Amino acid sequence: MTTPALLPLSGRRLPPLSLGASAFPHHRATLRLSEKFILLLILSAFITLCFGAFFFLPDSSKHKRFDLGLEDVLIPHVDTSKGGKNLGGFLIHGQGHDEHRHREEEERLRNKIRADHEKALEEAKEKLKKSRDEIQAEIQTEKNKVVQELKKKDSKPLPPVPLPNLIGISSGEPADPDIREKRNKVKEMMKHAWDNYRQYGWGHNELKPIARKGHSTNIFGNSQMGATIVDALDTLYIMGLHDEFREGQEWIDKNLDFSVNSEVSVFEVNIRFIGGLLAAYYLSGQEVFKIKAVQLAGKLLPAFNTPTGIPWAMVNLKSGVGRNWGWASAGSSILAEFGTLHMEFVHLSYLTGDPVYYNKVMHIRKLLQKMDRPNGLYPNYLNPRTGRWGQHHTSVGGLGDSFYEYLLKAWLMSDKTDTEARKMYDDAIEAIEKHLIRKSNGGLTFIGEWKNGHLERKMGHLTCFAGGMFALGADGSRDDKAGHYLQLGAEIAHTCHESYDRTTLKLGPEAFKFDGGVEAVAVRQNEKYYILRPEVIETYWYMWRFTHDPKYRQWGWEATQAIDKYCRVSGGFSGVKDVYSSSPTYDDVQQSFFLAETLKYLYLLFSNDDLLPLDNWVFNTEAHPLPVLHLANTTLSGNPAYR
Ligand code: DMJ
Repeated sequence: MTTPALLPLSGRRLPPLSLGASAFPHHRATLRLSEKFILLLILSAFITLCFGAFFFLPDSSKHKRFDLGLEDVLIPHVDTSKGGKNLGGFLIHGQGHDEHRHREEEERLRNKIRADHEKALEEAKEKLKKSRDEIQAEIQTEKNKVVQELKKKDSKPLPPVPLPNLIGISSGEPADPDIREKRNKVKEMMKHAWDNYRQYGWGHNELKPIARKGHSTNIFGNSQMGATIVDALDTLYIMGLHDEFREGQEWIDKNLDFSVNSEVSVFEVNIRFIGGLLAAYYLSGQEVFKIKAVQLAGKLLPAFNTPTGIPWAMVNLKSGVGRNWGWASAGSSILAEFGTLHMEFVHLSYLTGDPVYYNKVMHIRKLLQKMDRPNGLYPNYLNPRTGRWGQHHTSVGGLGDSFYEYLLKAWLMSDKTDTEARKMYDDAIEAIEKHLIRKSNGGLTFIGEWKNGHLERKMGHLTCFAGGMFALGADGSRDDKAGHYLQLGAEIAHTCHESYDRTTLKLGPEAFKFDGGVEAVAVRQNEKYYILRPEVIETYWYMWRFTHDPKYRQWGWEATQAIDKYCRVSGGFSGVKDVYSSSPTYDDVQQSFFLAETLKYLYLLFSNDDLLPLDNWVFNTEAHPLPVLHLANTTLSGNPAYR
């Protein structure tokens, strides 16, 4: 809730006063001091007028009175023989006796008005004697009451659903002391990132670790939604940082409010907030996370009100008005955004018993299935009004990436029963391999970008997640090409490691080329930054889980050391602007995904596989683990909550 601005009164700002909040529970319960005085004056004048009216106007009791809430009532006429008078079918009952009672009643009323008036004056005088702090404390109490009321209204009870089989919420402590030490180092880095955010950015979306204050970007709208808290929760839990987890839970319980006039990214809010809250719920069992996730999801639904059902990129959480990014081709929605909702939305339907979420994402899938795809590739842009593709750009990095990831993960999350999703994934990957994946002259496998019939030989840091995706999808692949896809994953991991190894800081650039003699190196100045991204480490972790080749732990340790050396500052961790410079400058942002993903994947890399086994958990694109749900449990007929 926002506090109305205090207008200057004679150059000073006076504290607001609380007035009758309980009488107007949905209105602001505060008024300025000057307004209060004016109100009191008007009230006194009005009451004096009422008194005058009583004494100087003709005695109304001499006229026939109809019900004023007093005891004499109009009784339907049945008998005139008892001294009553018939008035158009009604009888005025016991008139002489009643006139006396009327006068008594009026006297009682007058006394009551007098007493109320005096009481109100006394209360107002008392208020005026109070200090600014006392008045503010009272206002705060009133506000809290209103917030609590609203909260109660918002939190409808959810149907009880059986928790899925939650296996592997364990410590995963490695026996090898060297690996244990590395894991402890990662945990210490998490604590450094969290403690500084706690101290300097608490409640803000992200932290500026050098300026030591809160930070935000337009993806979170203009509200302080504590993105870092929500994104970090499950990492804290997995690492056993339980005090910190509880602090986060308390903040969420008391402060995370979605009734804000703020325009947010549907995709980012889904993967970071809904994904983060759902993972925190499944790991800890704390209902508050589930309730918040469902409240938030309800606020995203208006984004789907488009002619095609393809959601807008952004939605105003209060008004429900949606729109697309101004930079997107021809007013299009983005494939990686509207195509990265499935996992979270299926879980929402499962937990609420409400098919609305499931239906929204299945509608998107059906629509995509029907569309023609140039060369079998999905373009990054789709117009939500016309249902037509925008520019024919295809990418496994930014704008496309997690759409492919969620096709595979929809299948995995359904306990491999959602074969439709698996087929779409297999078809898409075949087209990608044919048109986008190449080997450089130096023998590095890379994934380029398709732009209007031409392959751009450039790969983004974001694209490096695909190594892990290929490995994850190897089992169950068409024509038993498991070995092939595991190998492809290993080749992408190698290329991305090269992109780190060929820099001065041993940290990877945002994008790197394979052109004109350049291999895995950024050429443009504005592509040389590293903003604490996770994708390369994510791929190391998946490759480690599937192969146990020690080189992946080694590469992960190199990255850990480089981050600690070059991105760590006393106020947290910062991105760097040029990974090829020996004296890099900082971008002064500690991204929330650093705590959600980068540090989580590093921690898992140095943990045993029994911590969150991949047969039972599927990580969303922001590294929030969600349990496997058999398809029958998530669709209308199968989920007991729907019956
Ligand atoms: C994360 O928010 C997610 O991984 C998303 O899918 C894309 N990239 C960022 C981190 O780089």
